[in-house]
Amino acid sequence: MPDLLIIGDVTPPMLERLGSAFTIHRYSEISNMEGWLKEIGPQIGHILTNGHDGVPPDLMAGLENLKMISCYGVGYDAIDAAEAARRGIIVTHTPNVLNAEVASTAVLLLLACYRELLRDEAYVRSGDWAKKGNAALTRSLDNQTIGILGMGRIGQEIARKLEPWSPTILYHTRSPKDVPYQYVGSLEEMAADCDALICITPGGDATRHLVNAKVLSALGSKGTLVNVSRGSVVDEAALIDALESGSLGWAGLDVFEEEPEVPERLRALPNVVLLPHVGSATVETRAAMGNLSIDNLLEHLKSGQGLTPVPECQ
Ligand code: NAP
Ligand code: 8YV
Repeated sequence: MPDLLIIGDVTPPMLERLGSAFTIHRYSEISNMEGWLKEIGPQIGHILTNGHDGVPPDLMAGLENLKMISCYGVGYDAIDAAEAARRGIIVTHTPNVLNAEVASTAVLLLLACYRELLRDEAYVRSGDWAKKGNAALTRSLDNQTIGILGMGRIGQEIARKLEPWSPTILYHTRSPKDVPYQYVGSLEEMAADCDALICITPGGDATRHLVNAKVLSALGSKGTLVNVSRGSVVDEAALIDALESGSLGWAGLDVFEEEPEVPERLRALPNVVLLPHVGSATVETRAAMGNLSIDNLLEHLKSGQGLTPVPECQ
């Protein structure tokens, strides 16, 4: 059977399916990389990884017979796809099958911020409700102006999922899309015009710190930031300053600059809702993502092609 290197976590059903087609090697079990690259490296034609772990550049450079990198996730900023394409290595990912789940996570974070879910839940648990009376009022999500940074597969699903709250939707991307929402060419202008800003672009150099101190200040003291894209898209130091000073109202975050490390100052704030990068992390959606990432590997064994290659490899 052909040899597959698995980087990062996979589910037991994925492992079972992979085990019937490949001889499996686990990156986490390699103790001597130099020796492993000499002894096993030349056999490795396929890698299964994820959007967080990616493929370390040294490892990719050391695998001379690598043919395919299948990413168990849609974001592939941790994989050097341009270098892969240059070497004729196909990189695939899992677009579309997670749109609805990630969009639900964005709506969950937005609602949790607006309705102070964590504060009020703690109010009941602590016994303060009985001791201190009714909880303070919160804000309504109805009829808000929501700006979406990134209007691709997931951004469009977020806009659709927000419809029951009757929002006015604005969006910012590099080029306008064929969608029934208002395009704004400047992110700072959009932030000034909206009540909440939701980030759902890819990560990587092109989007690093797009949401900077100026954008956060434009969003303002009554504004809410939701980030379900990549931590690198938001200047986290500026975000913490803004949330601490009150120049930004609230933030709901699924992603962070140095995951899984989350700064103590951010964790101490009362006006944030923090999730451990679980935008797509349900049994159902991870099964669909897992199956697509494996289907890509099996297709490559059969035809030498991938089913859902990233744009650089199309
Ligand atoms: P997609 O369909 O490729 O959409 C990306 C959107 O971002 C496009 O509308 C694109 O428009 C825009 N964009 C790209 N670069 C930009 C820039 N520099 N400035 C402004 N807009 C820019 O991707 P998708 O499937 O929706 O996924 C988006 C990202 O979500 C993934 O890459 C991943 O990082 C993240 N994600 C996170 C989770 C999670 O668990 N939290 C789960 C899944 C995905 P233009 O090209 O016109 O600019
Ligand atoms: C996954 C993601 O958590 O698809 C993505 O881009 O960020 C998430 O769905 C990640 O890929 C790890 O599997």
